[in-house]
Amino acid sequence: MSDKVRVVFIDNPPVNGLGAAVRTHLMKELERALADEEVEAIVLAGKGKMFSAGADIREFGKKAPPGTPSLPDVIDAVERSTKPVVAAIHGVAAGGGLELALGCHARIASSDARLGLPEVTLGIVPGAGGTQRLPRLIGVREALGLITEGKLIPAPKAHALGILDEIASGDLLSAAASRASGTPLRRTSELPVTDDPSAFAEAEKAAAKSRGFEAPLAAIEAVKAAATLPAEQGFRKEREIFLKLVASDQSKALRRVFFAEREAAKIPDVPPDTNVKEIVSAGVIGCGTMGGGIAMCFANAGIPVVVAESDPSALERGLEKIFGLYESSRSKGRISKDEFERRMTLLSGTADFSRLSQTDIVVEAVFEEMDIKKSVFRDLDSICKPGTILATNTSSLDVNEIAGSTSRPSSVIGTHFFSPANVMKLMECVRGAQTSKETIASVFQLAKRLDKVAVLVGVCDGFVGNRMLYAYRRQADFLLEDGALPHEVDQAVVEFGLPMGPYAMADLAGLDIGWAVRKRQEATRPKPLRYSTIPDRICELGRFGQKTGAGFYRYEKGSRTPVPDPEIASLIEGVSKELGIERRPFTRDEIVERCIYALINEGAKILEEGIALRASDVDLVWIHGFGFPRYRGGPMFYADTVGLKKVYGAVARFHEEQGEWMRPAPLLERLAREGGTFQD
Ligand code: 3H9
Repeated sequence: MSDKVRVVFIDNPPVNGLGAAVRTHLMKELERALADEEVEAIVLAGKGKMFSAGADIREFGKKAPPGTPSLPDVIDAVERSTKPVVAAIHGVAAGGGLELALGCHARIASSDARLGLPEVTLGIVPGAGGTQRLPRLIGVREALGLITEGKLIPAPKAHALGILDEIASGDLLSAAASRASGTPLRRTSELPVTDDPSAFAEAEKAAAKSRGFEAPLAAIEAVKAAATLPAEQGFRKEREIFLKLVASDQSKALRRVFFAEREAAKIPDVPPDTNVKEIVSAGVIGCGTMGGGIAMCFANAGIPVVVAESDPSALERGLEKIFGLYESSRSKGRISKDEFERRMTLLSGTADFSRLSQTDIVVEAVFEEMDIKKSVFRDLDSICKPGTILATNTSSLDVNEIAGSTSRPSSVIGTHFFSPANVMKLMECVRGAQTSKETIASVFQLAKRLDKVAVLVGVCDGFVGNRMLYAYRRQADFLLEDGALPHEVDQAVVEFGLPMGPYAMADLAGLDIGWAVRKRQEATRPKPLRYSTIPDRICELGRFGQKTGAGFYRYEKGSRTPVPDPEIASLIEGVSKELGIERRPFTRDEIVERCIYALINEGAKILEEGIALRASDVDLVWIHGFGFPRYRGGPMFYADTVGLKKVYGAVARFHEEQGEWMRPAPLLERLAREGGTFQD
């Protein structure tokens, strides 16, 4: 490479975060290059895996050492440079990383690079000129899409949009260097920008759907400043919004979730060098909704999968459903025709279980009944080669008992997917007493390939997700008896940020499954504890939810929209009367407190019992399994933001009013007394 081009590297593994030391280094190197008469142009590139993942998120909220330039200062200096600066992007340019590139006079990337401004996913807006420069480069409409969604896009798309000037065909640095000599000093912040009111209106409409999540609306405001104010004022406005959001609870919550997602895979007694079984083929038992969805997860990840189902008509129906889902993705352009064909080829069905003999993992997804599961595992034990991981998708049953029906309990683990399995990100990995470290490490690695968030949990009824759901639903049912109606409970919870209330969710899932479980458990139910008969009585009317056109709500023919039903209101009022309860109205906040604090209290018990490793793991289960608003950080983080003293006070009051179910978890009580948090 010519001496006339100076390559300045960002070198801060693992992701080249633009922390204080990097910013100081970049500023110094830029000044040196500008002062060096031999140097005619500069290339900015990243060492290691990528260009840069942006600002060092760990530094947010901390003071930089005195004299450290801010990221906007560095980018301004780059843009004002009197010698051309070209960004050479490989791997990822995200957030501040892309903003730095936008300050350069040209951008060139390798074809497999990914670029984007994911700041909204951290509850902030791009704060180093991204909201001001990007619309000047690619127009308001496209910029709004990228900034409000926060997704990374592939380099060819970024090239087509005009973010990149070139895709390097050969060596990236050489290509960047040849482009740098003589490239004009095109300063992005000086480019004109045209207002686009209809694009703003559409973006605002889309962002309004995010139920209380502030960052996308704030990002739109920042882009509007770019489109309507003189550049200097626009940049100032962006900075103001960024500083306000970076200090907000929502951003703190989202940053915590970002790190929690990475921490979940770190299991204290399963070190990173644990032997991992390579999974090149998979089997799924059962082709119902769950089995089919799980099979799709494997095919989506490029892993050949055989679905075994003894009932030929169920197999046919299940495979048709999978075909239909893929076909619909193809027709909507979400997957290409080639990808559609690839996935269909990877997936096959059989009634012959011996076809599972050589697979590396089998996931059982049959009916939730212990005897059936045990018999399936006995069969698998005799069919599968030694070393096959035998996984169960049970949502509540004792994994140790299931493992006990095999001669290889160390290879047995729970992999609890959430419905729809091909969509929901969570995989609760249930560790049995004898599950080996190799099995755990292998399933965690598999989860990454399947694009799932794996969380390790211990054995108990319902594990983390469903056990907390039971506590939450119980309180919702008691609220109905005490004076609320299903749509009021649902509305309060949705306004809080959950995608659905407990009753719309129950109607969607079907009420008959829970009813069957309750009937089975009736003999062993602790009778002195409060028990609501409302769900049973609704089932006795043959109302099983959406599939029968009626449940807690009624549904017009062909519609999935829940309509409050006077018949249910009078059923509920009748139950209150029978119980001698004087019904009273509940405010939105009261409903949220009863339901969400029940979740938190159960979560505290789960932590205390060691069923989850950390509070942030409990949060991930609720964010990725049930759609708990990410910007609230999950139930345990939310409790910390409310203050555990307040949460404990309310739970103790509910306990007095309602008895045993709401007995405060000792951990909650202790932390409230000591002024601690679940994060500690
Ligand atoms: C921003 O730029 C604000 C500006 O607009 C304004 C400023 C004024 N900081 O994900 P991985 C850690 S906001 C600190 O497993 P991958 C991560 O925790 C930023 N740490 O790798 C992990 O640590 P550990 C906007 C970070 O290859 C390790 O690096 N940018 C950061 O699967 C490896 O990470 C973003 O939102 C960071 N920025 O995925 C991008 N990024 O080993 C955030 C990562 O201790 N990053 N770490 O567990 C990502 O999305 C992914 O890391 C990326 C690579 C796709 C880049």
